[in-house]
Amino acid sequence: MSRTKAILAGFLAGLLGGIVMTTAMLLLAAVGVATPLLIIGDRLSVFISPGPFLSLMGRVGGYNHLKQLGVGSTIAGQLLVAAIGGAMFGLLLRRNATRASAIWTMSIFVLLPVVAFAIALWPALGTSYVGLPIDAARLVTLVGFALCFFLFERTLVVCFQFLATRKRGEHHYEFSPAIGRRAFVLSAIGAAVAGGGIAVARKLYRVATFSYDGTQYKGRIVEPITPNELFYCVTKNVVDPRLNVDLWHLEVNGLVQNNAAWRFQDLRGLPAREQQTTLMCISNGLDAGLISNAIWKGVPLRDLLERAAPLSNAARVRFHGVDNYTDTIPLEKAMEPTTLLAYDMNGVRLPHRHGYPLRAIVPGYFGEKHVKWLTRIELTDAQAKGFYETQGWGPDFIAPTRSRIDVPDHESRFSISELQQPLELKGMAYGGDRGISRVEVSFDDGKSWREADIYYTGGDLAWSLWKAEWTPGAAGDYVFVVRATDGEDDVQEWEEDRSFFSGVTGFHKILVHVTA
Ligand SMILES: Nc1nc2c(c(=O)[nH]1)N[C@H]1C(S)=C(S)[C@@H](COP(=O)(O)O)O[C@H]1N2
Ligand SMILES: [Mo]
Repeated sequence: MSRTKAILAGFLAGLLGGIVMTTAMLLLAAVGVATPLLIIGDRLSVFISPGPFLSLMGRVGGYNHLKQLGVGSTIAGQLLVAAIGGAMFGLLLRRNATRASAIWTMSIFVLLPVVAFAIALWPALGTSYVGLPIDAARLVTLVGFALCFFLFERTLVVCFQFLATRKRGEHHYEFSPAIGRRAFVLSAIGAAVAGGGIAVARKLYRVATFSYDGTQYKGRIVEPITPNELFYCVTKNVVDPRLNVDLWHLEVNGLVQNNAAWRFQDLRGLPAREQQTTLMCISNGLDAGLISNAIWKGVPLRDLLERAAPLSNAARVRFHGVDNYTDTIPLEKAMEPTTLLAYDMNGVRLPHRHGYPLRAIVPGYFGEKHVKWLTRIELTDAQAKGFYETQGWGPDFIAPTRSRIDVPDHESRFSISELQQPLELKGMAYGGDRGISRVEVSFDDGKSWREADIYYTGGDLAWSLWKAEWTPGAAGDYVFVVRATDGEDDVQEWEEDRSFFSGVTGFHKILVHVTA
């Protein structure tokens, strides 16, 4: 067989192997098993610090596009490597296609990649989108890898032999159209498998997080309690977990005297606590809506920790989600009675996208710490870091006092002659877990302040809603500003020393045009 033909046959066989393998990965993803397609991004993203990460996100057009680009390039890269691997295989076996022993090809194309991927992706292997405990999930992921690479190896070897083996008595097949016909048959099969893969990919795309990741809650629609369907949403995942609660349990381990594993029913049997708590994402801009308020019901984390009996060197608690998301909080914060493991949200079971069956609620800390789809609580020493903290977010994760004008809109226009009554202003004020004692508004860009009316307060852990009225005296452009004072009498301010990666501080301002 000529060099070129061997390379081409190998390339085609490798590409087919890649298509079969990728389709298998998509099928595994559809049943909730972690595959390189989805976890390579998780593994890599912790190495990109937030500055470059945000600029990359900006350049590709947002988090969702970045995720799509990530999965797309993983698939493309995988197919390319498979095809190139196939071409090299073809070149090596040019003289005798039947020479490849199964031990040899299995070692190169199954064992080696499984070991390489296991090492490279080790921290992310314990991911399970159906909620298997971490150790079981790691095993299932590895079996899935082995299965995918095995399918690659078998397809490559069988297809290459099919292309390269001459039939008995056929001495000059290179000059016959036989190899062309066989290549055609294989290509047709490959296209059919790829079609199946694309169909599965489409199905996954429909349930993917692209449609709701980044949902904001702001403006005229803001009510004291955010309805579950409107609650802001942030997730690192391309496809979020949908847990099967029968497979799931909650582990408590690490630096404790008594390890434990809790079933959902047992947790629900413990004394519960219900409280209103506002969550805000660390990346929430001054005018943005990555903030919402809900009534959460669950078990105080303290009750579980007391039974586990933390060792004296335990300093932090690390939460693990089934999606391999982690974050940590100080042990003292974990022991506060308002730090919850919540299973209900606004009177109903936690929705899947907000962490069913169990999530952490850590009042006053940024949304990052409120780990969803919780499966393990690990007591650690003081050094432990979470997903975003490893990336370089922080170091401060305690929410500063913030406020926002929801009504009227920025750049609104009013004419004095048409105004029947004073202009109404509305908005929210959030003081972490310190509550809100006062809200003031300014109509002259902060030169003078006027007290606003707090018409709703959800307690120290939740936001307050405020309103004010204003009658314009003359035509002109006005800059409205709002500022809040928290329950400890600290006035909201721009904190010059606070790193952008610890959340922005400052004031929400809007511009209003008034005409005669
Ligand atoms: N398991 C897990 N928990 C998670 C995340 C995640 O991607 N995975 N995202 C975090 C971030 S960045 C925020 S702001 C909040 C958002 O919670 P919500 O979507 O319920 O509003 O969840 C946090 N908990
Ligand atoms: Mo977030």
